[in-house]
Amino acid sequence: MSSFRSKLVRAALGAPAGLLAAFTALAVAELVAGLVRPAAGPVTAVGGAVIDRTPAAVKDFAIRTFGENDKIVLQLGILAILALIAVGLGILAMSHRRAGAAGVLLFGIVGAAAALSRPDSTGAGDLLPSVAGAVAGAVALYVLATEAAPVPAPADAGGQTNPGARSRRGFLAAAGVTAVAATSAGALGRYFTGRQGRGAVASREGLVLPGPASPAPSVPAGVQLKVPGITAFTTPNADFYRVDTALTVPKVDAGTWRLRVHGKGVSRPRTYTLDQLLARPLIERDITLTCVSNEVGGPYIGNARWLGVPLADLLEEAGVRPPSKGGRADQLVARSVDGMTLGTPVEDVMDGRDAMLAVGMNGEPLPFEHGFPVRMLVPGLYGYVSACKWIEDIELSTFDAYDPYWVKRKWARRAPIKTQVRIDTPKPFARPAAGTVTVAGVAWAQRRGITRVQIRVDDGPWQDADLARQAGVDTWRQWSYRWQATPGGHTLTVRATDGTGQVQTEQRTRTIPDGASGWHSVFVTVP
Ligand SMILES: Nc1nc2c(c(=O)[nH]1)N[C@H]1C(S)=C(S)[C@@H](COP(=O)(O)O)O[C@H]1N2
Ligand SMILES: [Mo]
Repeated sequence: MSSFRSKLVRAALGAPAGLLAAFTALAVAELVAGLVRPAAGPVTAVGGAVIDRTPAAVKDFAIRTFGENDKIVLQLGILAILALIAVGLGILAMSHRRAGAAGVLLFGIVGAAAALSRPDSTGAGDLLPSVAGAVAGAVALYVLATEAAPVPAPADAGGQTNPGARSRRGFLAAAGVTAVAATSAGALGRYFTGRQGRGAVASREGLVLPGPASPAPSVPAGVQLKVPGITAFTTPNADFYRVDTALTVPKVDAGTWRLRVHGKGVSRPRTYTLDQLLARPLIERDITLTCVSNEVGGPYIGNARWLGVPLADLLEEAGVRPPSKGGRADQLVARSVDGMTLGTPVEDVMDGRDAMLAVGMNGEPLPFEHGFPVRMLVPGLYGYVSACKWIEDIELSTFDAYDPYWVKRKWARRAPIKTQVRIDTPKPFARPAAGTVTVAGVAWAQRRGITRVQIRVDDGPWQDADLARQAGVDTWRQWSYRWQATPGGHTLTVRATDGTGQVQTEQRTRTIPDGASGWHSVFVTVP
C-alpha cells in the first residue's frame, strides 16, 4: 500500500522534473549560444531547420494563415512538442533514471544536427549550445530522479520517519536549486545575445545617410487619390510587408559589415565597407516590391522610396559584362548573413533599370526587418529572385551551375512580376449603401507600367476606371471607379493592362512556381 503510494508520488514528480530538466537544457543552451553564436540556439536552429524542410505549399499556407505571425506560431509549436516530450521523459526517469537522462541527451543531438544543417551554419561551433544544454538537462533530470526516490529509513530512526516525505523534501530542494541556476543561466544568455544586438542598434542610430546624387522626382501630385480605404501610395516602413525565413531578425553591426563581390568573369574581386559604398554616388527611387507568395488580391506588396548604390556600376567596375555582350556569368547569386541565397539574372541587373544595393528606405536607414545595413533591389522581379536582405556576398555564377534556396524548393529560376490589380475598397462582403460607391485600389506591372484598369459589375460590360497619375513604370498605380450601386448581391471584377498593351490574363494560377495570375474580384451586398 505505502509502496504503491510512494510510486504514485514519484510518478507525479516526473512531470515537473521533466519540464525543469528541459528548461535547464534550453537555458544553458541559450547561455552558450549567447557566448558563441545566437543563431545556433536550439529553438532557433530547430525552427530554421523546419522552415528549410517545409514544402513550398505548406510555407505558403503558413504565411497565408498566420500571416507575419507564422514564425511565432512555429516557435510556440516547437516549445509545446518539447514540453510534451519532457513530461514523458520525466515520468520515465522516475523509474529508469539512466533512460530518462539518455533521452534528454538524444534531444540534444536533434538540436545539434538542426544547427549544423542550417544554411548559415559555420561549423562545429554550432553544436556547442545544444550539446551543452543537453548535458545540463540530462544531469538535472538524473539528480531530480535520484532525489525523488524514497530514502531507505536508517536503522536507528526506528522507522519513525516517512521515506516518501523525506524524498519529497530532497526533491523540492534540488528542484529549487536547479530552477534558480537555470533561470540565471538563461538570463545571462539573453544578456549576451542582447549585447550583440545593442552594438548593431547603436550603429544604425549613428548612421547618417548621405543625400542622393540622383534624387527621385518629388512624388507628383495626383498619384495619391483621396479615397477612404485605398492603400497609401508610399507604404510607411512600419506597415511594409515582411517575408523571410529568419526566426530572429539578423542584427548586423554596420561598422564590421563587409560586402564581397567575386566569381565568374569578375576580373577585379573586391570587398566593400559600408563607408565605401556610401561614398559612391547614390540614387533615390520609388520602387514597388512584391512577393511571389502574394495571392491575387493579397497583401504582400509595398512601395517605398529607396536610396542606394547602382548595382550595375559596381559590377562594371568589377569587370563583369552582361551575357548579351559576351559575359560568361548569367546568374548573380546574393548571399545574406543568415545563409539565404537568391539568384538574379545578370542581364536584368545590367539592362539600365535601377537595380541597387539599398541603404535607405523612406528617408531612414533600412529597418533591421528589411535588411539593415544593405539589401538588394531589382525593379520588376519578385523579392525571392532579387531582394536579398542583410546581404554580405555577391557571387557571379550561371543558372546551370547553381540553384539558390527557393529554386531548390521548386520555385522558378526566373520570376518577373506579373501584371496584377487589387480592389482595396469596398472590402469583401462589405455592405455599402445604394447610390454612388467609390471602388478603388492599386495596379502594378513593374518595368512595364499600368495603362488601363477596367471593372465589371456581375456579368456587365467592362468599364474604364479612372487612373491616378503614374509615378513611374516601377511603381504601382492607383485607380478608382464611381459605381452606381443597386440593391442586391454584386461581384466586382477588375483587370489591368500593362504598358506593352497586354491585358492581364484571366487564367488563375497558384503562387508556385512563379507567381499568381488571374483577375481579382470582390463580392458585396447592397442592402
Ligand atoms: N536574407 C533574406 N533576404 C530575403 C528573404 C529571406 O528570406 N532572407 N526573402 C525574400 C523575399 S521572398 C521577399 S518577397 C523579400 C521581402 O522583403 P521585405 O521583407 O523587406 O518586404 O525579401 C527577400 N529577401
Ligand atoms: Mo517573396
